[in-house]
Amino acid sequence: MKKWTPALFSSQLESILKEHEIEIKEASSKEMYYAISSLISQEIERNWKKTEKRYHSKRPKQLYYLSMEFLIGGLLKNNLFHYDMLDTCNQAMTELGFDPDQIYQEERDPGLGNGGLGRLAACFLDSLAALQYPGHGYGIRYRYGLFEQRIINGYQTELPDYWLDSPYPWEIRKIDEAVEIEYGGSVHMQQAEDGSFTFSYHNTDKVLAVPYDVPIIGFQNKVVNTLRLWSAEPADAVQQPDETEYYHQLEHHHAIEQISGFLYPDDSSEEGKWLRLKQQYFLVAASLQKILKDYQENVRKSLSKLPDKVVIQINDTHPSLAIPEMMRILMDEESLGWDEAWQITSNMFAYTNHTIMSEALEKWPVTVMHQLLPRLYMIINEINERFCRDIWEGHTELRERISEMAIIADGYVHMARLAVVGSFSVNGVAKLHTQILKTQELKDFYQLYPKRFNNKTNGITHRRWLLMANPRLAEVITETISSHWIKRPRELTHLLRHINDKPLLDQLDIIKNENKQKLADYIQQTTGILVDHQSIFDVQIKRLHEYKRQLLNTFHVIYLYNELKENPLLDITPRTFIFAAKAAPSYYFAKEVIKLINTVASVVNHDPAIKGKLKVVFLENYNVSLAEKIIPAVDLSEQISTAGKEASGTGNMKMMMNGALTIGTLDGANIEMKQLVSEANIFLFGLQSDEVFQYYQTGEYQANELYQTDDRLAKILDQLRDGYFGHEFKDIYYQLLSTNDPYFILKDFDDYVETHQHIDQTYRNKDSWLSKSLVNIAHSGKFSSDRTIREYATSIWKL
Ligand code: DL6
Repeated sequence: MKKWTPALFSSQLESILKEHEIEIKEASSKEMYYAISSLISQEIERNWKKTEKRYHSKRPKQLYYLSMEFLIGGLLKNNLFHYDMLDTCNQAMTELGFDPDQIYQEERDPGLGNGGLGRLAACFLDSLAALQYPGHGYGIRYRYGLFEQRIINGYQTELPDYWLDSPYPWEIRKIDEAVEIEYGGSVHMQQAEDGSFTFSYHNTDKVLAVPYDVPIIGFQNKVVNTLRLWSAEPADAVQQPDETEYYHQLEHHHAIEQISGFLYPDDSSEEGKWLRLKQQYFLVAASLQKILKDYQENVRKSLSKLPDKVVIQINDTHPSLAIPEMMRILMDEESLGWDEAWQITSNMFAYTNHTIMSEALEKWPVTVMHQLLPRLYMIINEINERFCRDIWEGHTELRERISEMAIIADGYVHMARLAVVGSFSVNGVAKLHTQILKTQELKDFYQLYPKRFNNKTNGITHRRWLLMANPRLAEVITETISSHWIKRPRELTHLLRHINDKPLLDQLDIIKNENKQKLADYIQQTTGILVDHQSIFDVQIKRLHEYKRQLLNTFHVIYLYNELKENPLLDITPRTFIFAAKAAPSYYFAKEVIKLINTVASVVNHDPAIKGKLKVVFLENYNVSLAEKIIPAVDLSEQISTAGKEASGTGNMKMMMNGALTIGTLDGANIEMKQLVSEANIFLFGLQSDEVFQYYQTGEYQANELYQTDDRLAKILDQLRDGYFGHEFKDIYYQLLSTNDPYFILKDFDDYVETHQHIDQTYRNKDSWLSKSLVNIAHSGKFSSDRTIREYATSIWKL
């Protein structure tokens, strides 16, 4: 690799810009963004080809990660960093009179995901490349990503996220690798002389899947893996027989392009939309064609050896049509019999479950599946029949459970059941979550296939979330324990030797303050709200969902406000509550909570009686790049879901890694965080998952009683009912009480408030807080996605 100096960097940029007749000194930051991207793309291209060649000649087993979402975030800074060119670039830019950050901000986040599951997929790709595993992502190139959120008059407003409005410099369109996908039509079955059946399809609707490849660069190791995103295009050009026919065809083409038109903006609810099913099949069918083509061209062995060379991880149930699609290809195109095809298929797929929220368990009406994918439906039917027969004959203890386990039941195809039956591995994403899958959600399946179930606790890439997002902290860590932790993040535990190292703690304090000041500036620029960077930055950033309980956090804010109104001299440590969250556009309650947070913010921030002791900020349009700004500045990380509901969480890990302390319930990965740092270094409160479960079972919890007996709660709820913050919040009051508070907000309130009082006191002892912060950083290496990927690679993928 070239030795880059700022002078060489600038001169190369100069020649790139010259080709476009732009003088370097006069370039706009957008032009500079494109020029730098083009410069590193040359570097990338060389390594990409080499990586592909190596995979081609060595023929290692390949992992394909199929996901409807990849929230990859900005790539310019990431790619520079991975090529060890970031400092050189920054220096070159500064010398030329540019602000490097302004250039990086020219890049739009590709909004190709909703939340946790999509971001996890991106962290995994980063770790796969860093660890030199042959692992690639397959997804959809949605033209419109998740909506852009604007807060107007306190309400969430959704604007289209047309992230491709200007060219995306990292993608390469590969039209020569486009493949055809077929929908609908009819299936004809013919019996050959030997008694076997062949299937042919007629009058299908054909769509072209055109790949756009995005390079995934390994950290300082020259590996370049691929994220392939499929785009839907018409398979044939518009003819012009007559005018009516012409418009009819145009309409048809438009409908085809809609397949990769937009991402469904829902993070956890099963929608049952026809177009969504089309999208899922589109991803699966296009990806499998490519995977099999590569196998046949590179490995050139019998198909029976496929599972030795290919493993496919399906990210939640969304791509689980890959299972019947693989069966279809093996039987109808490759002429294998059912048993052999099933043997191959069921040894190739592994399924990750990301949620136990029942509304997220996908199911498709049989009628829809049958009409859109008639052959696949036949195959699913057959899988189902064989599965049910197996239970009936071989597992008499489960006979009574067959109707709850059948893949096709009550007029629906149940995708999680299909995924479990057709995969050799089923994993949850944190210990508690996997336990819940085994004992509740997928209990019967666990009884049937105990060996299939395993846990892989999530992780995050420490390269993006610590080294890049918080370079000063990373530097100080390296000065203290040397740089080995960068390749082996578990070595962050060496920091534990320094928990009483006063000069180090002081440095941590300085860095956190700088990060907070930077965020405070951003808050002022974007919202006009002035926040005190010395106050506690108390942060909850994630999708808005009742189970994540942003409402509990808001109740705490209102409670503190009420207390200060009654007693303006109350001694509390000043706090800034920071929220960022998108609500699904159709999720009325979640949108009400956003409006409430913004209304409370406006009341609290403008009340002179509060004297700046409390500030509330809602930052709009939460996405990866906003997260990168907020996370290094967090003091207190809010991870307060109803116990048993959050599968893992990954924001909790990012904030921990940046030195935040957590206030949390014993839910998801919080439990594993607690096991590492010990109870002294995390603030836990609230019901535990078995208590929650127990209450659901017995129905013993009475939210109304708490409303009657707890004055603080009564006051808050009455304020909502009586219009203290405006008249639109009555619904929150009525819904909470009429549904008996299904997420236990009222139940956990008292403990939550008390825990916050404890936090207030703890924060006053700066050194003690800082040393707790250091303990959290020290243990966060466990949550690097490098660890997670190694676990997948060794125990599931066998790479
Ligand atoms: O596994 C990644 C992430 C978990 O950390 C979160 O706890 C979980 O809520 C999230 N799930 C989703 C949407 N789920 N579906 N389907 O993003 O996955």
